[in-house]
Amino acid sequence: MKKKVLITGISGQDGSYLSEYLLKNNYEVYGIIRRNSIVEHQRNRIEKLDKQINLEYGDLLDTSSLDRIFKSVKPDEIYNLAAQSHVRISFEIPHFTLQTNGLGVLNMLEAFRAHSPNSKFYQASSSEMFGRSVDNDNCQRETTPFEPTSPYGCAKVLAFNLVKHYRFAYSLFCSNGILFNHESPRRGSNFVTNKVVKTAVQIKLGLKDKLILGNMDSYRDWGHSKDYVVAMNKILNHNQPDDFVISTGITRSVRDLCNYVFTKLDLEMKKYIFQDKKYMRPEELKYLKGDSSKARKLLNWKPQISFEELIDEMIDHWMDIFSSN
Ligand code: G4F
Repeated sequence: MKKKVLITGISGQDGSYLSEYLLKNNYEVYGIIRRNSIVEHQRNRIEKLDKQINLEYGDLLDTSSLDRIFKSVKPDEIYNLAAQSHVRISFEIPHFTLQTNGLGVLNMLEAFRAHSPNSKFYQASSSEMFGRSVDNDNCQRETTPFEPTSPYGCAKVLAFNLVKHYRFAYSLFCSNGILFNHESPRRGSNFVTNKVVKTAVQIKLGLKDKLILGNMDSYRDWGHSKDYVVAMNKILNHNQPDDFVISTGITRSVRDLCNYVFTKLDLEMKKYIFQDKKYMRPEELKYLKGDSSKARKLLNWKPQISFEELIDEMIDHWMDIFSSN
């Protein structure tokens, strides 16, 4: 019999890659989507999977919908990827972010405990939880203390602790993947990688004349979402519930990212890039570099796609779109 999987946030970047990966590995895929007035916008990443996946309307904050879905699907594996995922926007909508990313996870755990306690539960935890905290060797790992610097990070710490608490209090199989930044052509264009690549391609093609950014001196450890969904599945198929850092171990600044993209497109960066306070954060997470040795050793996972291959794929994606218009 096929294993059944329930994915929240199925229409997002990670949800879409994870669905493709699990379908290839013979899972039956169920996903929760929220009602949206523009259906096309919500489903474009999973459009081509339409006939192979089962979608249910629900919301992390609507416990009746979670009860109904858990009872009817009876999943073997649950991936909780749904979230208000934009860090800067979390400063503007802190209540909503706390509710969805904190309370929403509690609602999921309660539905899991009540209706499906023998399944396995994955929580999309984040490197944003580390905030100001870095170990002496300039890395963050599973043992690094959390010192979040945003409402988003605070909510993710709450969710992380709830998952651990449910594991110990009720002996449930629930695990945290502490994922560092992961990108792809499917990334929303208000995250920095896709914003830089998309706008630079538009500049190259004469469709735009500037790129306006916030802080260019923060460092991030960027991997490919396709590699990171494999880690999610490995985390749930490990012999015991646990918490794992998933990262490349290489860090670059936003300025380095811009430099790579503009050089690749043969554009002089300083002519086109401007900064605006509007994209700065009240407190910035300045530096991320993940040590994923635990996952590499225990899960036999490592990233396959380099930073250069990732960004080149994103450049080709936007070139195809804008050159054919
Ligand atoms: O691409 P970002 O918005 O990603 P951020 O804030 O690191 O969050 C992402 O990664 C987290 C994992 O650590 C996830 F949990 C989270 O859900 C999300 O996926 O910003 C990256 C960096 C920041 O330092 C930001 O200040 O880029 C800087 N930046 C500079 N100019 C900008 C911009 N970020 C955005 N989004 N837009 C700008 O114009």
